[in-house]
Amino acid sequence: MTRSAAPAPVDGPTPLPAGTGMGLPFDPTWCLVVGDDREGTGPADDAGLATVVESWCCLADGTVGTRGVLEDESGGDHPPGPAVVAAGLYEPAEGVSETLVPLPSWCALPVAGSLRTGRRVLDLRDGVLTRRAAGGGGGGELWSARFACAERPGTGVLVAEVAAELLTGGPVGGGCRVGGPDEGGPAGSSAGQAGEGAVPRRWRSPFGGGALVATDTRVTPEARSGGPVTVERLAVHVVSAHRAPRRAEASRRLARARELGPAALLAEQRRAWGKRWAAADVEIVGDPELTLAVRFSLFHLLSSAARRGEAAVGARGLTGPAYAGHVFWDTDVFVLPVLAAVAPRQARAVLEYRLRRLDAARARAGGNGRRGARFPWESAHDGRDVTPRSGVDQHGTQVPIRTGDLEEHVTADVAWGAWRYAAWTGDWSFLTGPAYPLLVETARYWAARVRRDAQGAAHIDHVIGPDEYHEDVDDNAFTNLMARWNLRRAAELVERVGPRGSEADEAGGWRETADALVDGYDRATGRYEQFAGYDRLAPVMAADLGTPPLAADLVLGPERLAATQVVKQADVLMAHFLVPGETEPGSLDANLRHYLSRCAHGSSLSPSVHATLLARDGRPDEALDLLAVAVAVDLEDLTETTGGGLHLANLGGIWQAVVHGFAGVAVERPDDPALVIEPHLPGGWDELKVTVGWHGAELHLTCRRDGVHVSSPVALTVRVHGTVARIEPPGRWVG
Ligand code: IFM
Repeated sequence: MTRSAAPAPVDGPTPLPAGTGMGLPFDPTWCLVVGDDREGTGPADDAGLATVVESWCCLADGTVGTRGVLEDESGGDHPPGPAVVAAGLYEPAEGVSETLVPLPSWCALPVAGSLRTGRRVLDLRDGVLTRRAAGGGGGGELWSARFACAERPGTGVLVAEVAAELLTGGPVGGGCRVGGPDEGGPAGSSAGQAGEGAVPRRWRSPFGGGALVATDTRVTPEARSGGPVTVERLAVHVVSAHRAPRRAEASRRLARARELGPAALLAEQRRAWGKRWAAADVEIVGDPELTLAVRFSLFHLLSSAARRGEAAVGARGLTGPAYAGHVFWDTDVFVLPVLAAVAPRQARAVLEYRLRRLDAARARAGGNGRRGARFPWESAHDGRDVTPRSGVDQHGTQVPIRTGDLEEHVTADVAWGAWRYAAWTGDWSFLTGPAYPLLVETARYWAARVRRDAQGAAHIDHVIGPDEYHEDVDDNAFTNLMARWNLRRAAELVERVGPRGSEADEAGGWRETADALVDGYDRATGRYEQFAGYDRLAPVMAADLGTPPLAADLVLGPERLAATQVVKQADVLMAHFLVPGETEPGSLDANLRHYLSRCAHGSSLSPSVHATLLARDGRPDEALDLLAVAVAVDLEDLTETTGGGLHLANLGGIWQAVVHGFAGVAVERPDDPALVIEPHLPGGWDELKVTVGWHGAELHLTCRRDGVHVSSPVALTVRVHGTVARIEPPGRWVG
């Protein structure tokens, strides 16, 4: 397998430890296959590829994530970072302010280092990762299967069968290497002993949270007989981001998991993932590889957010250490919308993370001498800005990072995420209830943030838009359109709920400010100027610098690049993506044509947005080319950064391209009277099937070139390419 090759769907059954009888029949549209029994001499073979596979094969339950480390490693912690982390559990770190606390890996077995990597299969249907590997000298075999219990966040199960000649003689129990900042020492017991988890190990974050880890390993036969041994390990993590977790809780959960045992836990796992997929599946009939890629995206998105409390979803989720687990706008506008459509409880937990940090956002605005709330560009445990102030460029020179000060659109993006959740769920009471202060305070911020010129026009100076190649610009069209959207939606909300506080007197002013905001739209060309002065920059196209996707800043250097019109990622086009209702009707095509050729796709957030808009613009074959780029970002490690974790925003963007682009599903408001479905299928697709939850009803849409079948348990109205149709259960075709 080459570094750039996507995992090939190999035929054959899903390997599982002999005797478990637990494998599902192999299906190439559900199973990610890596390696081959005959290939691979060990992880040292290609360290880069090994880390990429670890990201692909990460198993997470929204609370704890375990990268797909091999069992034969000493605990799995190696560059680029820890194998196991817990969502929202941060500790101070040099340079990045805060990073996720490394937890001990629970998957290590004392097996010979010469063991081949073998063949691994991640079955997306049930989240079981299996491996079959032969010993280096051809002697003996290891089979293993592991999963992160979807129904019991924090509980991991590992079952393995190991040939005697592969065992090194080290302790089989434990397998839990202590890597936390608080306590040290191995937590193991010797082979054949059970119940080492009776004394859970504890790690504390200096921010008040902590994690407890307890493991229980059963080895049969207990006495070494020269034959293979079967290992069953259960690992329980009790994680709390804000207070010390209780030992009794860890012991109780471990005892319960032990009582059930791996087989019953697996049956539970299958039911849990079965329910998830029933509410979320996507199938592209005619393109099995893309179907697998979209399901892979959904799998990792669904694995990244908790279902209760708050979910701090970092840019790489729980799949890797890049960006230190910091939460960006990636979560609000790329990840959250997917969860809102297919797993609303998880979306609500993502929103809860922001809601609980509203006070920190208020303090930030206050610190800038403004009313309202300003959300941080990068957020971690308490919602203060944790964006690094500097970084090192490719020449080893320390350079300032200005996004923390200037990339302000995130404030409107957070509000947008709350609104989008309500648009999918139809839940006004969320907006008029828990999210109300967030909408109000973000609008207040924008009202205070604008500068009025002598003519009364409103401007937002000194920002960075999504295109981070151009820093400290004035009137970034995207930022201004998002601020306008934020002001108008907040005003609407306040008017809807009636007088509650002083905001009742402010709403009119917000509307006036929204109307006064300049947006750079030019009626003559039908285009938005990305920011004041952008059109006067050198008209360099991305293709002049190389073949996109490319890191144009590395080609030209930041200063020369800033003098050109080359953009890093969708910027003006992000407005068409997020708030089409705020853009001039009919302006998508002109802007798409103009900015597409200028875009380097220097960010993983970019290709999927363009794919969505191209599909919406009636250019599905070109859209498919960009969707392929988006898929390659992680599945071909296109930018050689997947080893640091999967690009969660890109995974969300892939789903959005399929659902909002190719299926043409549009959801703008909680009170939309009809669900809009305007499919644009590329040549090679026979049919596109998607499942979404709209206003509480699970809808199965089958999109074809000549119409859409909507299956629904409730009556609803849809608009398909302008035709309004009433759907009665169980559903019907709309041509
Ligand atoms: O949020 C993104 C940003 O838009 C581009 N640089 C990477 C960030 C984290 O993914």
